[in-house]
Amino acid sequence: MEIIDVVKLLKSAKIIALFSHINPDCDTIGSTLALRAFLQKAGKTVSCFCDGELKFDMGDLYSAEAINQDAELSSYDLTIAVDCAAEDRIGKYVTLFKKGRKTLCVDHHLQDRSYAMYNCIDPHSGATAELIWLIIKEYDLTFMDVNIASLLYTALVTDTGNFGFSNTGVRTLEIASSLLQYGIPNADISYKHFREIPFDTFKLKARVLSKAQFFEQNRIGILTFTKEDFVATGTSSANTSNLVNEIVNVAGVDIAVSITEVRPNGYKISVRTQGNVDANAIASVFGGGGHKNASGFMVNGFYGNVLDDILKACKDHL
Ligand SMILES: [Mn+2]
Repeated sequence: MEIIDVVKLLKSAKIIALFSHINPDCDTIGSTLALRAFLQKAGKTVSCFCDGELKFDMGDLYSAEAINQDAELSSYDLTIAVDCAAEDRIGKYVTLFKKGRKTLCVDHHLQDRSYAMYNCIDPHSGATAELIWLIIKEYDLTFMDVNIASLLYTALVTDTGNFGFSNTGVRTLEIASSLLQYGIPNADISYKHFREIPFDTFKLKARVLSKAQFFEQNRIGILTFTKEDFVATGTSSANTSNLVNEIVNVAGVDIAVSITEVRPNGYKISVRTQGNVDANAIASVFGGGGHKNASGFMVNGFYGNVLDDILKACKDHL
């Protein structure tokens, strides 16, 4: 449905619930919290729910007070799934979502089939936050403030890789420009999300990167996180998230893989690729999946065998 119809739906509702997706990112959380703050200023009763946990780099968005502190009410005029490409992305709150007298999905992913009564879906948006901004602009810009602008900007900047991914469009930057006019701390937001790392993660990074292995004239790079690496640096597998990107960013590398020991003989694998090399196809060999340039899977076995199997799959897809 068009933005103008979404606004009509919002205006006709009094009690509203918003839902972020599982394994939340800053787009789903930022968009949800921005929409909540806005709708509250517009006089609505709004609750937020997310079936997920806090991550370090979401600390400025995702506070205990901000989400998952709302009681479940017996009925909602309208429930809204924010940035959820499929029903199961709502996680354990899907039954609550379905309790809405009207259900709406606001999203920018390509969806196989819609699961809500009403859908506002635009795959050309760099982030769901773009759609939230358009909704707010159509509804009433006088309710905008620096807090809402910061939440939307954080969502926008993270989903577009600091405006570096191909999903950064003309409209993305126009909206970013509009948000800057509210006096948001944009440099702080980019620092927090793209450069700052915890000290322990720095120690893990220095240790693991120095042991990176390269194959096939450096076209394949492998990063391995062992239990010993985590013990020695006081970290856990939760601290590994973006280090594989350090490998795929090395000039000449087409495939980067991180192998993370999560239990004895059990490994979590992340694959990042450049250009046309298909990360999803590599993960599919092992029953995993993902996107063209980023995918993942789990595998069991002895490290040497796991490494050999992964290397073979990578060479087959170079
Ligand atoms: Mn998104």
